[in-house]
Amino acid sequence: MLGKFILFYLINYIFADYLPLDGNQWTAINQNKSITTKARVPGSIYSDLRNNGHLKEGLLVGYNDINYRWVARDNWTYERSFDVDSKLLSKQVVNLVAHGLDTVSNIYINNKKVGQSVNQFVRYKFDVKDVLKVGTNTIRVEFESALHYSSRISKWHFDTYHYEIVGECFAKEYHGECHNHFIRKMPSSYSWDWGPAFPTVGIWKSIGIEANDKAIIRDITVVTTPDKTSGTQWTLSLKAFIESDSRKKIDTKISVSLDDHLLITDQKHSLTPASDGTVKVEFTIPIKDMTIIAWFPNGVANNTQKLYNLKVSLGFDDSKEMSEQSKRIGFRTIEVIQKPVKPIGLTFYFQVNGIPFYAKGTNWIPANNLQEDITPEYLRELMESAHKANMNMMRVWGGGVYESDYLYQLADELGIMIWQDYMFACSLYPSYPQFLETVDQEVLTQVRRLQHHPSIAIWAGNNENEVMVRLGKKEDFERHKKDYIELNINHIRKIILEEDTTRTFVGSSPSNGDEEIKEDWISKHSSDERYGDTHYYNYDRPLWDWKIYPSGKFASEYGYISYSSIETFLTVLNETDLTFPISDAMEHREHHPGGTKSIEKEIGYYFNHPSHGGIERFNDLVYLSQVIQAMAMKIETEFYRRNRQIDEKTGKGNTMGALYWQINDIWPAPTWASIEFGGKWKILQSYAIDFLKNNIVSVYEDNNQTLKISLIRDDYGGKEVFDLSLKVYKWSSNKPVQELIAKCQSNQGFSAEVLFSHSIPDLLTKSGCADRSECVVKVDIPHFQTSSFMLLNEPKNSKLVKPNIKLVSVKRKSHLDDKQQVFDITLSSEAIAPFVGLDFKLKSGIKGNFIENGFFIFDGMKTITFETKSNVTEKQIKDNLLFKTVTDVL
Ligand code: BMA
Repeated sequence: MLGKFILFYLINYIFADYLPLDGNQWTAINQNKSITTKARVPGSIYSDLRNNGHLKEGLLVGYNDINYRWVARDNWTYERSFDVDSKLLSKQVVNLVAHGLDTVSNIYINNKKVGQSVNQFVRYKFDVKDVLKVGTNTIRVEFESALHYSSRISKWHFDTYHYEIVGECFAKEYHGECHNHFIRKMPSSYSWDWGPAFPTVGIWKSIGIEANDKAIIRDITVVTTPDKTSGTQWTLSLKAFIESDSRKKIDTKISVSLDDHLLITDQKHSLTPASDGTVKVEFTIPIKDMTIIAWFPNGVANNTQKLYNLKVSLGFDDSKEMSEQSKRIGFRTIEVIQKPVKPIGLTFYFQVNGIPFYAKGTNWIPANNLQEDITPEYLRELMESAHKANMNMMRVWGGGVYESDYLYQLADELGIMIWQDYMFACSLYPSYPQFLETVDQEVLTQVRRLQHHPSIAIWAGNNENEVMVRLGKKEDFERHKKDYIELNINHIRKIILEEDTTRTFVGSSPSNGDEEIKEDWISKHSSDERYGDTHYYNYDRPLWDWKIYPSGKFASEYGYISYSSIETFLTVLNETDLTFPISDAMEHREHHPGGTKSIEKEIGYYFNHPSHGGIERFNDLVYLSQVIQAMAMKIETEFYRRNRQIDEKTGKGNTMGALYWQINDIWPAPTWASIEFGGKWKILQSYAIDFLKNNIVSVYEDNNQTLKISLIRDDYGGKEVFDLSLKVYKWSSNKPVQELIAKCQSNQGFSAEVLFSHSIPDLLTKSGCADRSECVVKVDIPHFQTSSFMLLNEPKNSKLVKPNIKLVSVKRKSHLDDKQQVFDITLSSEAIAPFVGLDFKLKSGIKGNFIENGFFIFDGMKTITFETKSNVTEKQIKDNLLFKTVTDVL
């Protein structure tokens, strides 16, 4: 296990001398010394107490988020001893470097204070040359409870400045903690509307002693520029940030290579570090003798995610010392195009290598409250699920953490562009000098760490804070505005734009993009449909009606809540907690105020509620809630994808991005996620594979009872001629009662156009359907391998017939490789079976993904794909498969 963590956090440096202090030789002790536990670095106190038996139950079980809150109210000291040899100590510079301290601490070596930390997101470096000795040394990191600190600072701020900062406490339903905006720590560690409070403390990233006589390379940032004429020739501009804490002039020789090609060999640079010991060296290198393959997002243009290994080596004429940094980089340009539209507004779309693309994807929250509990395998699984769902963009939301290097590496590899928020969310923040100073260090640390990733598409200052400026007391508006602009614009924005010339920065998400500059950064309406990005949620109205959704330029957040499967809930709750109506234990996990009622209301629009009962009835509720969510996201996303036209009257429309909220979960709970905590897909995740495909057909009802069929093409091809089939079925039968075949033509790719319109009443009459309750519509365009369906009535008001679904066969399709097996599962039905949900019996032990789930069986037979990493047989699948349709809900 430990090896995994070391690998995960492995940092790509070769130092002149490096003594890692990671590992499990640490001890953690609470304030009154009543608890002493073994401890691990990287890690934190909650996991140390759990792993060593001080917390008896799983942290996420039952009410343990509250029961174990005492951990976060105590102060904890981490300590260990370590040996230092004379060689290390003989170096000119000897620093303690901590890549992540969470959060407020004093650090001592051999009982002498060497530094302090106040920011989880800053890399700290302390000079320890004079306090270390040859032989055994001790290090002690004394953490103050984050909760104590933030409430202390909140009080101090009010006493000093006499006004309140919006966002002190969240809704009581979060069962969380107040004042997260007064500490630079993962905001959602104080709880969120999808997550519990575990405001842990600890050394959450690598820590060690670095020693050198000369200098080291700390970071590399890159700019890749294509030659305008050739298209395949690129220039690589790079900055190497060198730290030379002896602060003397140094004569260096620097080499740069790309894969096996040496681009620069031992080039001499005489460097004079600034007073803080840093010095930057810049190179502009036209790449010759190498054909560069450009990097593209998943599914865009030629769909290549080619990465190159960039290595920068620093040597010295008068010393054998060396320092080296390697990064995987990609060659690409990225722009956000904001051009005026008529009569008013600005476009907002992404263009990579000069090619505009439709951003399709989701939002990411921290995969665990305790970063040390996230394995590389789990991260890969989540990111591969995003890739599988045809996503090309994911927003790393601003209330979590700047993610691990590995997440961005996976994004580079899989072609998932990252909309990167800075970690400030859903509140205002102070702007007193020490706060701004630590934020400056944070932004510099993070922008230099992340800048080289080809996947990063845009920077945003925060999540939804601009909106907050207008909340709160009227008389405080000017002060709030001043704080907001000082922090987000004069500090965060300024540093990012100095460090990275290649990407757009928006003040907040959502924002009005370039327009917000005219609005002095605080717009009247930051989800304005004429500019920038929008966030949209609705918990009241029927969500399968596309007309309620905003016609903005870029939908960066929209979503709806559903329950996780009973399998996932049983990892943290008892069977007796899984009931309908829902239990107190479940309600404890519903942090969204009014969430339970909203889910019931939404179900009630479309389905009959399950009858009251235990786990089986709760299971029905899970199923219906997941169908509601999946359909809502399908309908909303298809609308955003169809909505390419600008409305000539209002300037609204031309939506060019759809990132639903949210892909992952932080614990088992009713939330917006499409993947449950632990990795099990909800129905929505399987739906996303289909509604995010490059080319899809979308069928919907427009005004005056008109059925419309649109084709959305995200390919870049030309004219295509093809057949479109529209079938009308009676719910009671397997055979269509009507089939229309239309010869269609689509003139160009990267478009959305209406192919077909027809009056619904006329279609019903022609098909012999008595009314909307009797029939359902299916549409296919085989040429683009896409099909869809449209309900003419709510399922509860339709004449559904029990379809008598049967499992026909399970066939192993292939052994893709040792790790993954693919099975075809075939089901039969005697009538139209809507929203067929698949799952396995509890305790079957079979884990894997149904590529389609919540599907319709139209023609009596349906084969779907199941992918698994489990070593299962056809028979095991047969024996354990469960299926359910709407008429099975009791
Ligand atoms: C948005 C997000 C999150 C939140 C989500 C669901 O506002 O930015 O803060 O979790 O909605 O309410």
